[in-house]
Amino acid sequence: DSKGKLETAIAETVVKFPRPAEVDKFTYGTAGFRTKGDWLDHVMYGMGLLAGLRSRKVNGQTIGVMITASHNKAEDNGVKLVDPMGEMLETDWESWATAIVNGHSPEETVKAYGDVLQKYNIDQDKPANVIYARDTRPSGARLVKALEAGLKATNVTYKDFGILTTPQLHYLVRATNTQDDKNPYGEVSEAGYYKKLGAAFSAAMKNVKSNSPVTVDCANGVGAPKLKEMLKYLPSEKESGLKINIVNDRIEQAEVLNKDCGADYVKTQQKVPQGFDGKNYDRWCSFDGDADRIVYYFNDEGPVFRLLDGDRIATLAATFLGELVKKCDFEEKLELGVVQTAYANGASSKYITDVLQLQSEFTETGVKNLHHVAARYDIGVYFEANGHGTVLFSKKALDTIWKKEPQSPAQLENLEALRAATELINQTVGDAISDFLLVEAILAHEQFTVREWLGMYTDKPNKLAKQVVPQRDEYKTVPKTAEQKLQSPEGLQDKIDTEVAKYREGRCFVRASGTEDAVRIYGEALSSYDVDHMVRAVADLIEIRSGRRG
Ligand code: G16
Repeated sequence: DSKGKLETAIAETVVKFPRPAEVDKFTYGTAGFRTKGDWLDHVMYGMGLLAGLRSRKVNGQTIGVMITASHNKAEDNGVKLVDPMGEMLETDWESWATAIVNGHSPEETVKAYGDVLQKYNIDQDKPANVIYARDTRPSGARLVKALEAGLKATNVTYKDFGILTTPQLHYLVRATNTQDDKNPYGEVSEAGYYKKLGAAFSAAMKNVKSNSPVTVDCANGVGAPKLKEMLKYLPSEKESGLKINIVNDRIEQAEVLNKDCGADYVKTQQKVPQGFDGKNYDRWCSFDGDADRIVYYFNDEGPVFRLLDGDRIATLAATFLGELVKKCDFEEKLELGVVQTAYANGASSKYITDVLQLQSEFTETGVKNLHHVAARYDIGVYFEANGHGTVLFSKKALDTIWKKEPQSPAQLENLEALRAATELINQTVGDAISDFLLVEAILAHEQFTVREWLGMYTDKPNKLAKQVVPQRDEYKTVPKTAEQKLQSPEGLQDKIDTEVAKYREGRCFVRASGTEDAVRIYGEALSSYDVDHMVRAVADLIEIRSGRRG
């Protein structure tokens, strides 16, 4: 019978991708599974199975699989699933992902597959469609084979989109699933992505000129070739005034991916990347390894390094969109909100509520968490401090913006800028290329230099540190505290509180990373001296606990 055939097909193929002895348990973390590329074949095979199940569950709509380890080092890799509208996999399914890749025998894998079929009442004979892509990591090509084996074993129709940025794959998933709608998201091709963004950027820049140039550090990752391709679809330097330089584009040298460069390096080290040759006040930005994050920065007199991170992009975008909403008379109709995580600098949150007078909310780390909260607003700006984020427009917002009859030529200009923004901003997930073009357009509209952008408010001195611990899953946070309080290890939070109370305006929290084998420590206080001291003291508490000292 067909059930028996399916079970045999899974059992016979999964053995070709055995579980690595080195891994006790695979966990679907902040951004899917992520670990050494060499250990992921079994996981990839399982994700092929799950992607097919997910597609069948949502009536054959196309599901995406992205193979990437984003900001991690070159030898790592990872995988995450993309739901039909380009959003991250529904949280409920993460436990199924974990179940399907943790079987210790072919029978256990077959059973996990059957459990999902049963739980969601899925008809295995219905069609399933999956598309996938990978970043530039060397292990990607091999891992694709494992993924395909899982797809083939369960009769899934699939298409390989080769090497793409993560947000490009999210775009393609949504474009595929909306191609027959009244308002398709875009053409179903990589070129369709560039065309959409290129046209939107030209529209956004129609009445303004950039302050040139800008240099983009592509982390020696997939963002480099894709941004180069994007340039072909942008208005010329003469038209827009914008000259874009690209550095750190050595994708053929695997080992330099994210090495001393890229958004994560710049944000966590608070340093310019390798290859930086900017003069004071030159505008630079960095993408991460799969081009879903972006941070800006420049050198001030001194030189003093100045970071314009995700918080700065969120406040810039919220200011700009808020002004346009007012100028187009949408203030009464459209609610604008900003969503951040506890890593947001306190000064940015204060600016959002006190100066912009906007709603501000906090969620747990991971764009998957911010996205859903932002979607409750008509215009929902969400950014993690690390530069991962976007802006969402509700259906009501889009209808209002596109149907409005302008009352004056000036209002028409503002309306056109707002319409362009809705097309320019990737609605599926944070996207470094799209966010880059958005920031460039806003800076041109506001006639802001990097100094003026920085001058919007003053950051509180802060530090983000990382501490390797023997078992990071011991570190659990209290629900609904935006991860700012530990419930375990027992007693540690009290010790942290006692330490933090010693510093003026001190705030410090510890949580386990969901992408790296470490815990993160974030702190801010009134002076950088205090921050350094406080973060070091908290790191010491963790080290003492871990039994390495004391
Ligand atoms: C991923 C997630 C981000 C998250 C980051 C760090 O980024 O997509 O939302 O902020 O990991 O997460 P954690 O602190 O749990 O390690 P990326 O760019 O690596 O995909």
